[in-house]
Amino acid sequence: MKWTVAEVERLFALPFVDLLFAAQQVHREHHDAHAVQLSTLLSIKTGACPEDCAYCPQSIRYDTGVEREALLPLEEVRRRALAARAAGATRFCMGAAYRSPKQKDLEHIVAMVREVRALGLETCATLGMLTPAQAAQLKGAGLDYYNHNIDTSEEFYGEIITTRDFQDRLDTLEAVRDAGINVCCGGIVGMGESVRDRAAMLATLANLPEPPESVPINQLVPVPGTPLADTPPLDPFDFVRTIAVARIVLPRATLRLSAGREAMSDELQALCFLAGAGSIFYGEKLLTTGNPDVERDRRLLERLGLARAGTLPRDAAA
Ligand code: SAM
Ligand code: DTB
Ligand code: SF4
Repeated sequence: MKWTVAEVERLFALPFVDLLFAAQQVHREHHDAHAVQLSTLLSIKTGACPEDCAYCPQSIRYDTGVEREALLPLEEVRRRALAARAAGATRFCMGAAYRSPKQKDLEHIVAMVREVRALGLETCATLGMLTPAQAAQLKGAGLDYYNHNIDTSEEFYGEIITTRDFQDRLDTLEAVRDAGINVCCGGIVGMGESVRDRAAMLATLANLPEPPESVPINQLVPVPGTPLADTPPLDPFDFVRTIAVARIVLPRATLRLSAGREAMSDELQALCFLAGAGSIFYGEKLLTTGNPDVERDRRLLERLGLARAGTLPRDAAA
């Protein structure tokens, strides 16, 4: 169904317990409420990004102390993917600080996708804007998911990023969809946006011709040196509400508790699982910032009686 922004805002306004109850019901209708999927991130090309995303430590415009690194060698990517697999991840997400990939670099990345896939892991990449031909090339290598976030509402977008516009994001999402790659698309909360912006972002995702299969919900990690470094922290319950509303308007998508988890208590994360989160980034680093260590996450899942979702989709012994 199509959602209006006003309808989505009304969900945000529900009493907390009613919203969580409704979200948990939708979650159980479409998902295994006892399973959490684990994705591990690797920054395959770090820093010196020409874009000006106000939250991002990798933009060349902000002095954040992130060291610029060239595209990683294939062998290093393979080593990291093997380690992620051994730790229990089922998906390996390769992120690059590009506005869009250069053709020469894409050839290397295509080889990485093949290599990681051959290890029996699901593959995901996030490389910025893609042309339809580039999306088709990644599909040819067997890429399972492409991550490309709309990040916020169309109205608030211009406050956060000026070097591309909202429509550019939608165009890449269309290219990814048309290539037959699963779409991973979400956003960030806690950047100073209004509830209406959060509602509009989720309505945009829900109203895409085909909603994303995977929706990462990031909480801003305020990085010193970025324009958003001093943004006041979000009320934790508003983060949970965002997950719950996403659950209701995107009933089939897997919702990923993404950036910002290191700053969250175990109790807050438990509420997020209750609200419908079914996936996390797993491993001690996101792209450049920290994430809970593997031991803490294993213990958390165990304490909550949550299992690691999914067996590896392809033969892990390959
Ligand atoms: N350069 C590519 C792009 O922008 O699409 C891919 C990598 S980019 C780092 C991927 C996503 O990470 C962004 O869209 C944003 O949602 C998230 N992100 C980056 N910095 C963040 C931060 N400080 N806090 C929360 N999320 C962040
Ligand atoms: C997403 O939505 N969040 C991930 C992933 N997709 C690529 C990235 C989070 C990055 C947080 C800041 C950093 O570590 O640099
Ligand atoms: Fe570059 Fe992506 Fe960071 Fe924006 S979010 S500055 S495009 S790496």
